[in-house]
Parts: sequence; structure tokens; C-alpha cells
Amino acid sequence: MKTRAAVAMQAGQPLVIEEVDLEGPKAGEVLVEIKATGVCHTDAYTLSGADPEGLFPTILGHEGAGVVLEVGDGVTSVQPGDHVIPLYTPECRQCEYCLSGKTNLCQAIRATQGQGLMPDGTSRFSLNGRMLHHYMGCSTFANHTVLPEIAVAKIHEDAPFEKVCYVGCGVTTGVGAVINTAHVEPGANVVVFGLGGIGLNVIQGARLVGAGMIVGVDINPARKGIAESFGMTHFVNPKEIEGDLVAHLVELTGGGADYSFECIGKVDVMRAALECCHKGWGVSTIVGVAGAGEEISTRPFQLVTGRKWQGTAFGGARGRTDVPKIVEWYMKGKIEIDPMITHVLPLERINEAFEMMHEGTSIRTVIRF
Ligand code: NAD
Ligand code: DAO
Ligand code: ZN
Repeated sequence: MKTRAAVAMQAGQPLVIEEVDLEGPKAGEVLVEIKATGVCHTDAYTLSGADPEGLFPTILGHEGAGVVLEVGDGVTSVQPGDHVIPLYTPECRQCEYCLSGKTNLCQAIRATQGQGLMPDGTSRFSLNGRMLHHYMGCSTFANHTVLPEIAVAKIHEDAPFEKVCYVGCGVTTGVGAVINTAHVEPGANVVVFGLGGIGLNVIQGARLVGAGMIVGVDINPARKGIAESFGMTHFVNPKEIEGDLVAHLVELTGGGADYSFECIGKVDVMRAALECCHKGWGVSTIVGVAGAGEEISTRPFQLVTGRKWQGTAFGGARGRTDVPKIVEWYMKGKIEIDPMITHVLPLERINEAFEMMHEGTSIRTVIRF
């Protein structure tokens, strides 16, 4: 079949809208009509060329929602008409990783996904006879895409696509980092570095679990108002701090953060996030993805004296199990999504979404098909 897609022909170039060819689903795969997709910082990172695993030409996008149109042989968990969210972190429930109960990093299709291919080692997308790579196993910047059955989460049929597509990455990553990875407890002091599409969801995750002080740190003062509306209690702009930021945060929190989160992707900020943690028990969680080849550092004594450093992918969420629950939370008003979706654009204007992200004028832009 033919479908409309925004194609990344090469790194650093704007996306081009094309009618691409899409083969139908093979065994264990499903064809999904994407109704809406968010544009995430990670898409921009890969498009920029900084992602060492970036493959071109490709169809980017990993934060979508849509409807199953067709299923391949052997598919049992979804059927045509089901509403789904594609999962860049699948959940096979059979591999060593899934069965460990210790991680959400299912490895069932990891190797081919990393090569921009479906599990059989081929691509379903092409343009004028030239193969296009899949992206993060999702490629949601296409009106139709093919996904492995284990990489779709079935969601409530009344959930609005334009809102819950954001659960496919940002919401789950931020809220999940608090609940699944850091296990923040009621009353805890939390410091969140970076109040963008991910950090705001960490803020609302902290509010959800009943955190006490919720400190947001951002160099963009325009983020203060929206972060407060999601539960931030104190705002710190590093540009306005005289002296050491870490010392300021330790004083503000009365001895250091019980939990901190780095939601930017900068290694110097990751260090500050660790070092502002409370001696003896503070836990710092890295959410941001740093540039290729970059390294983190601190004095080992920071760890010897009881601070812990960890990271999280997709908020530690098991996609097929947890994503439908997060969609339900949204529908019941337990979490908010709408104010974070600052712009909705047609596919033809997708490059504007990247521009606004770089300018810092959007939180999330959603593309409506
Ligand atoms: P974003 O661009 O929307 O937000 C980043 C925020 O950080 C902005 O508000 C910006 O003003 C602020 N900032 C930049 N430099 C700063 C500094 N030195 N000090 C304080 N604030 C600063 O990005 P996002 O979509 O929220 O993504 C954040 C990071 O999370 C990215 O690195 C992204 O790739 C990563 N990410 C990780 C996962 C995961 O599973 N671990 C999932 C999605 C995204
Ligand atoms: O090695 O098992 C693996 C795959 C890990 C992929 C996790 C990706 C999370 C961070 C990337 C940002 C996603 C938008
Ligand atoms: Zn698995």
C-alpha cells in the first residue's frame, strides 16, 4: 500500500513529505493507522546526526497512537479495530529480561530494532524502490506503520489519540521514572533538572505520589508557570543563582534532595543532580540522553557517602502492561496531559515542530494525520 510519511533522507536535513510504499504485516506483525504522533527531543537528536545509532533514510517518530487495521498470522493479542500505542520498548513476556521481573528492557527484538529493521531482518517501508529504515521500531511519522505484536499496547477506545500519543514516550518516561525507577515516597524532597516534555511529567509524577518539596531547575524562566501548574513548589533558574548551584539546592532542600532527576541530557547537569542529593540516602536518576561519546564523572566519595546514581529507559515501564494503565489514569483525571500539548500541526508542517522545540517555545507538538 501507499502511505504519507515525513521522511528523513539524511541527517541535518528537514523532513520531506512523501507517498511511501508500505508492505503489509508478516507473521506476528500488525498494520496500524497512526492517528496522531508527538515530536520528541529524541527524534531531533537522531535527525541532527548526533545519534551514533541513527540510520538514514528513515521514518522517525516513536510517540504515536492509532488503530489496528490488519494483523499477520499468529497474532492473538490485538485485532483490527483495536486502539493502540506503539512501543519502542516492547514487552514479549517471554525473554530472559521480561521474565527477570527486574527490568523493562525486553530484548526479544532488540538486535533488528537497533538496525532499523523488522524482526525478520527486512524493512516494510520503501521509497521509489529504495529501502527506508524503521525508527525505534515505531516510525510514527507515517500515516500507516507495521509493528511487531509485542510492540503495541492496546488502550481504551475512548482515549483521544491527539492526547494519549504522548503516553507513548514523554508521559510514561517522566511519571514512570518517579514511580517505577526511583520509587519516590510521600513527603520526599525532589529536585528535577529540565522542565521540558519529560521533566514536567517527572514533576506531575512527584505530585501524584505525594512528594513534599518539588524543586524545578531550568534556564528557561518561561517554564516556571507551567511547572507550577503540574506541582512544582520551588523554581530555580541556574542563571540567577550567585555562587554554586549544588550548594544552593542543598540549602533549599534542608540538606539535599531525597530524589533528583536529570531530564536534559547534559553530563555537567547529571553531576550536579547527583551531588545535590542528600548524604546517606539521596538517589539521582538520569533520564536525559547525553551526546554520543560523552561521559559522566563525580568524586567516588559522593557514592561512598551514600548517594546512589541510576538511569531509566521509558520510565521503567513494561509497555503492554503499564501503558494502558497510564492512559486510564489520564481518562480518570489522575494525571494531566492537555496543557503540555502546546501545538497541534498537520504532517506537512512537521518541520515547524522541530523549530519550536529548538527555540524552546513548545512543550509538545502533536502531529494530527
Ligand atoms: P526538552 O528540550 O523539552 O526539555 C529540556 C529542558 O531542559 C528545557 O526546558 C531546557 O530549557 C532545559 N535546559 C537545557 N539546558 C539546561 C541547563 N543547563 N540547566 C537547566 N535546564 C536546562 O527535552 P525533553 O523532551 O524533555 O527531553 C529531555 C531529555 O530526555 C532528552 O535528552 C531526551 O532525549 C531524553 N529522553 C529520555 C528518555 C528515556 O527513556 N530515558 C525518553 C525520552 C526522552
Ligand atoms: O538496549 O535494550 C536496549 C534498548 C534500550 C533503549 C532504551 C531507549 C531509552 C532512551 C531513549 C530515549 C527514547 C525516546
Ligand atoms: Zn521480552
